[in-house]
Amino acid sequence: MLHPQSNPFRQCITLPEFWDFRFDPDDLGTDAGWGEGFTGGRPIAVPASWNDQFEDWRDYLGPAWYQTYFDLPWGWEQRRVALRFGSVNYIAEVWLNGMRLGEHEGGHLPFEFDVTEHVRPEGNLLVVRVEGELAPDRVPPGNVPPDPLDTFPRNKYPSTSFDFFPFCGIHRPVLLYAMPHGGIDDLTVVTDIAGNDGLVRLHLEAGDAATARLILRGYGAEVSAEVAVSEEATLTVPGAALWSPASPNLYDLTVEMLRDGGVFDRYALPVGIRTITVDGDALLLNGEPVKLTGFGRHEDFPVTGRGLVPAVIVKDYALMKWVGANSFRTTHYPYSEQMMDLADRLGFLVIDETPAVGLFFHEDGLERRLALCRQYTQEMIARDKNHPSVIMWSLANEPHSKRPAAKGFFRNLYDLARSLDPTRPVTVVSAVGIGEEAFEFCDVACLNRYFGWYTPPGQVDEGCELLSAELDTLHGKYPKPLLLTEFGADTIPGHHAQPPEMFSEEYQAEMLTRYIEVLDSKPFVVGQHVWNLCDFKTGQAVHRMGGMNLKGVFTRDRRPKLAAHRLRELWGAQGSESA
Ligand code: BDP
Repeated sequence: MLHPQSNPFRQCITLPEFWDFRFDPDDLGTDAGWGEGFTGGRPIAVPASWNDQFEDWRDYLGPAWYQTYFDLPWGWEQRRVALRFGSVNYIAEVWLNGMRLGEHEGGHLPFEFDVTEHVRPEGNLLVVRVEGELAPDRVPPGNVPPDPLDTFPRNKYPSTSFDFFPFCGIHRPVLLYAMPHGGIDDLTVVTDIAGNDGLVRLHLEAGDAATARLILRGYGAEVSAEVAVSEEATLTVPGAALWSPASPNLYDLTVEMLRDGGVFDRYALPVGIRTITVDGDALLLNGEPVKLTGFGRHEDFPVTGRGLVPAVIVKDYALMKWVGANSFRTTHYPYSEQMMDLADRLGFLVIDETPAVGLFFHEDGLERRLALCRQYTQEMIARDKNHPSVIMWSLANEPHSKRPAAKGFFRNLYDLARSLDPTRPVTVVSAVGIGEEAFEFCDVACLNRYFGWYTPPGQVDEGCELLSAELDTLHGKYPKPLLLTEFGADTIPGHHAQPPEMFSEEYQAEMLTRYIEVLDSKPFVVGQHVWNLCDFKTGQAVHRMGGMNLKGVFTRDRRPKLAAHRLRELWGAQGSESA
């Protein structure tokens, strides 16, 4: 699924930043025909969550309605026109000029409608009903009855089965874009290395049985080819400048569609030539072992909630560089396309995770949850397959996998991911550890651990012994690369204690230091991701002071805690990027 772009053959505009908005707590809108337009709306910002924009509606997750008007730019009448939503959480139902276009389930991934037949030159009315209730048969789930097998139930309000606030609304831009009829629909790029040559394999999908011209430029090279649309093409780049965190080299690929001797469509894509493979205990980037340092993170910021804020993206990359991180996991859902584009440019390695967090395996609703997970896996790979920064797919975070159904569930998803993308390792991020049977077939084992925090609390020494022993046992059973994808401690900024005690800045710094010593001592541990880059909003719970998870090494407004300075020493940051 290509991200819309503007060039002489395509045009993309963003719909306005203020829409009309109505909460619909009694769910009257559908019967009252609000899809054809409603009155009495108040202004709301798009993109942004609704929860923080108004007083008194923070915890409201039920139906709400958005509407906006737009005119078509000049010259679009002859074009194919599509409407694209970057992310709406959780269910979106869409009407254009009173006609229902369809619906999409699941936040964090884009969806679009071909509206060529329904747009008018002017006065178009777009209405979206959004609803984000928590339910056991949704993914991620909520309002799940307690599981007797769960040894550590954590009650929260709202009752999520995950540890972040269930923000609702239109979270990423809504785009309207025009393309030529019969033009480029999709493009898949896979890169490889043969000696000093870079190989760029392309598969193009387009409406017309036309010819395409492919041109790859950069670093003194220009390679081109003309191919029939359905054909696989390979461009060979002699002496290729490979993509890596140290040198995030990106070539410019241009695809042009040719008809009657002329160009009628064009799409440009940055291409990073790199390979990512697993060999024994090692993760290899361009054939060389790579170790990941970095974080889990959240799309979370005051007032805007989970809405896209480009300045926060830039800031977070600057913070990650400053501490010496080379990677992150898109905990616990795919991040914005803007975030992924910058990962390519700035040379970050990304574990791209579906929104499948907090999965459980009671028979009730299981089939529906599997169907949703398959949908998300497909949508995520379709969206992100061309990013050199994406080095791994994560199928889920911390599933409650103690029931037998879990193994078949993940085998199904693993096979799907590998069939859609045979080039990248696939993983499941586990809190179960040794009993996580999906580790048998996953290419890499990812583990989250909080010894010295939740259990045993306050005891870093014991915590590190437990960690060390568990890592060895796990590796004994699953001899493959292992990543510690979460470890950390809640910390109140400005709270100090000597000797360190829980919630103090010293405790967090000490715990991370000691964990990193253990991780560095195990050659099969190829990654260490601290939980979390920044403090973030959660529901209310006894273990969530002020409705916040405080495990950030930066505060929610991005100020460093002691641990950030410590990580910078441990990970050997050379200093922030020069202007
Ligand atoms: C892990 C989850 C993460 C939580 C973290 C914590 O993967 O989402 O925020 O624990 O408890 O279980 O801080």
